[in-house]
Amino acid sequence: TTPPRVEIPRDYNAAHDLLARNAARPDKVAYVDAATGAQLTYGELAEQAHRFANALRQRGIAPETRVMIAMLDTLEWPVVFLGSILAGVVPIAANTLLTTRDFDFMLRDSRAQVLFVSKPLLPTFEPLIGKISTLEHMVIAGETGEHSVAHMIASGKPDAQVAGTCSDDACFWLYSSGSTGTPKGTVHLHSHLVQTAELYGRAILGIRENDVVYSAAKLFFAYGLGNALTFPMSVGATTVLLAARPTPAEVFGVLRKFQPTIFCGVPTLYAALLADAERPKRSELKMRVCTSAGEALPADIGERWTREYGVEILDGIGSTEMLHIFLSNRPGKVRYGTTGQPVPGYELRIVGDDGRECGPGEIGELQISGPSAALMYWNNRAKTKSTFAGEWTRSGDKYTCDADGYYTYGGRSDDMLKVGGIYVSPFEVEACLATHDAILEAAVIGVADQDGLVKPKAYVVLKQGRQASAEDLQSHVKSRLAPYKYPRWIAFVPELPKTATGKIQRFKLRAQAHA
Ligand code: 3SK
Repeated sequence: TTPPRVEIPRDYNAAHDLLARNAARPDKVAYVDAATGAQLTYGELAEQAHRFANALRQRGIAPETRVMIAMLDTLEWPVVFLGSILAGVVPIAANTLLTTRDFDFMLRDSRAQVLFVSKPLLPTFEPLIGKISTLEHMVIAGETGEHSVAHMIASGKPDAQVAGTCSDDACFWLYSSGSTGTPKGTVHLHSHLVQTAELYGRAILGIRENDVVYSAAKLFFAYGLGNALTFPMSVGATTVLLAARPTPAEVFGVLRKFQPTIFCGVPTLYAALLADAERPKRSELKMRVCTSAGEALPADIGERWTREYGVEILDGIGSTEMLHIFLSNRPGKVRYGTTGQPVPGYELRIVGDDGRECGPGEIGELQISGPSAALMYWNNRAKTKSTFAGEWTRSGDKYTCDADGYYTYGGRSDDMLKVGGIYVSPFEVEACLATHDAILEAAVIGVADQDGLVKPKAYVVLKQGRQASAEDLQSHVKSRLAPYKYPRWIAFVPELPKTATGKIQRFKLRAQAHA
């Protein structure tokens, strides 16, 4: 069969397309804020996004300028993102869990001229104020003063102007975690959002107008951006946004109160939800389909969830580089323990170390070809060349494919690990541990916990005569890096396995590791 193709015109603006699809339903609720119950209809979203775009123009922010969004999931997030795109300005959706040092890097690397930041995140940005010459304005979300997002929206003219962008123009960026701990600005084009909506959102998820979506993965993740913005907007569905951390209590609160029909989570969260003694009964919820991505879903978690809630979890894998899921289980055809089959419209191949394509059951690197592959990594020619190899994008993930065409995850090609669906570089955690004055050296690997989910474990060599407790080292990391990166277990060892040239052999630690 011929793969589905989504035709996108040359003159095209992604935000205009998503808003125009809902022009005939101005009173339909597009977004609900779970904390306050405040709603934004599609008509209000379009008006606010246009006002915001005009406010950018009125302030001289020219098309192609980059702006950074470091905002919690509130009703202002889609307005800022879509409004920027309408103006031809390129928004960079930043991970709000990162540290001052990470933002310092990303702001300098991207040369974003404006930063939109949620009020509760201000302490992280305060040390950077006045230090980054390319950053001209800081605008606060979640308040109403002169330098607020709310003020910008109110001050923008309402006329519906759209920048003259084309489908191949840079539309927005996401930062992908790098193996060295240095994030990579991943540049996506105007055509990419709608490609993912049609190929995965509509064809696999079967999203439709009467769906209510809740994605525990936030809008700044590629996974959350598709789940909670592109897919629901592509069909006029309603999305619930939660600014708070998605703890089991918060998530079940949303599921009970707003009755989403589509719920998008990650394996760590499903495990926590199933372990929650206060979890609701099946009859209290209305989910018709659930999704999981970010890391492989252990079969047991999927099976228990389906037994408990009578609904399948479609486990899939996507990437920041491909923007959303390209390999997924399908409704009615789920095989837990596998990542399913290729999403039609994407081509997949598994390539062995010898560069040849693998046969059934042979392990190799998964490579993807499809219409939502990023253009490049900003300012990083070498990594761009090694990841985006012509038609094919290298995932860095090892996979096998069985005779039925189902793919099974087999680990990473490099030393990176994924924690709760987010990449963690072992080098970054090791470097942080090394700043503790009792530590001589450290090595970090991923180890499965009792649910089969990977968390960082550190092997630490102390300096002669020095002492440190595991708790002390854990809080050292917690106070310096994003909270999910800290090692859940610490093993004190006399030395680390190394090659003759002094490189740490993490594979040797992995071979003997346990939690
Ligand atoms: O991690 C994933 O599997 C994923 C899924 C969708 C979009 C982005 C990512 C990284």
